[in-house]
Amino acid sequence: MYDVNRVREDFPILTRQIYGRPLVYLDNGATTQKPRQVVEAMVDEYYNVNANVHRGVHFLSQQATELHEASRETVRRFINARSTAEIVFTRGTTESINLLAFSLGEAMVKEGDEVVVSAMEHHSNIVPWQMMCERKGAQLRVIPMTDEGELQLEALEGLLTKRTRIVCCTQVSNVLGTVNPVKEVVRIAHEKGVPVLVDGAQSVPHMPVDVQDLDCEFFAFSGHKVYGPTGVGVLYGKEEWLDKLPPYQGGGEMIKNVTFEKTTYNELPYKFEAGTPDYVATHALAKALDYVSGLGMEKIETHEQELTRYALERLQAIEGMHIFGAAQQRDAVISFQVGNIHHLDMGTLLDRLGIAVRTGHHCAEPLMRRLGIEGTVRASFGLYNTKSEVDALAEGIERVRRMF
Ligand code: 7TS
Repeated sequence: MYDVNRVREDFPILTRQIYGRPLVYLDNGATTQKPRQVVEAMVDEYYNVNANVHRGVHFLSQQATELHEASRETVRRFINARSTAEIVFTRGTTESINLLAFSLGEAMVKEGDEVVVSAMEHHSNIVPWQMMCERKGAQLRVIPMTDEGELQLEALEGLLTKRTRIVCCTQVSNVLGTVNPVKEVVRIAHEKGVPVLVDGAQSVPHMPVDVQDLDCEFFAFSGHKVYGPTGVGVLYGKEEWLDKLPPYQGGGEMIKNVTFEKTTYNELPYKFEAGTPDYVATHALAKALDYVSGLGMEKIETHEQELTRYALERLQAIEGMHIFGAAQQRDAVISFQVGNIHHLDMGTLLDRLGIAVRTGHHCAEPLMRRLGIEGTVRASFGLYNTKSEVDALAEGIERVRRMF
């Protein structure tokens, strides 16, 4: 069985009091808290191992390199990539997508070409593509969604043309909680020979992910949203696709030979990893993935699904409650508004009760426009949240509602 109270003991921050009340942390979509196992791995590496990777003959450098490369193998196993050559370490989802947009743009996008994104993307899966389109004279096309917050896949088929260079789609919406049928998106895109990037920032922390099963060409996620450290993330790419792309940044690590006349590039994945990587963070990310694997991704998913069902029930019972998104498949994110109480007021007053939620447009302004709103209050759950925390949220919202 999943013992959430036992799990909570691994997260020291959860015992904090905020304004004299126990912290109720419901902003996991923005970032997750870190278990001891992750923080201690970082402290231990800085105290006992620290040395730059891939360049020393000395003992510490070799040990740091072994930890760093073992972490790549942990990531490979976690998302079931074929090879560690397909695992590129980046600073996070945002950098992963910028890397891909730049390199793919350089290699294969010409004037008049098209890039398809969905209506519910985070800015980091819109703006890098827009920037590339501007540079190349290409066009952005958008997969529409229903009022329930589900992608209209029939429309996707019509959007794909001979000029489509890539389809970019989030697996889970950070606003609506919609779990998109990305496997189906990939199948439809592949019928026209178009590669797919899946943004896994909001899926990797909540469900088992298998990139070979999804069959997507590219997959991006962030360490800090899956109980790992900040400043590290991953771009997965099928080897034959990464091979075709030029480097994103130049510098150390990414070269084979350099002369003033010509530089040849390193093999995968190092071709995309210029400069000293955050090798302490990669090691800690592996510890975080070991941690969630140890608990079991299926068990985490079941726990969070149950919590989300319970939260939907409790929140829907509140007078004036409007919940955005009603997808059949949904994840541990609930965006809402109560009557005409401004989301910022709701967030601020909940904070006074020790409840951390997010307010605003959640870096998805086009989605806000589609919904005809400026922002929402968002509660997003993690593996350590409990039903009594959901009760605290529901009672808190009720209290704020009565105040207005
Ligand atoms: N993609 C999705 C779907 C996201 O939710 C986020 C961050 C990103 C990409 C960017 O991740 P980063 O680690 O590179 O910043 N989403 C949120 C959020 O919902 N609240 O704060 C950050």
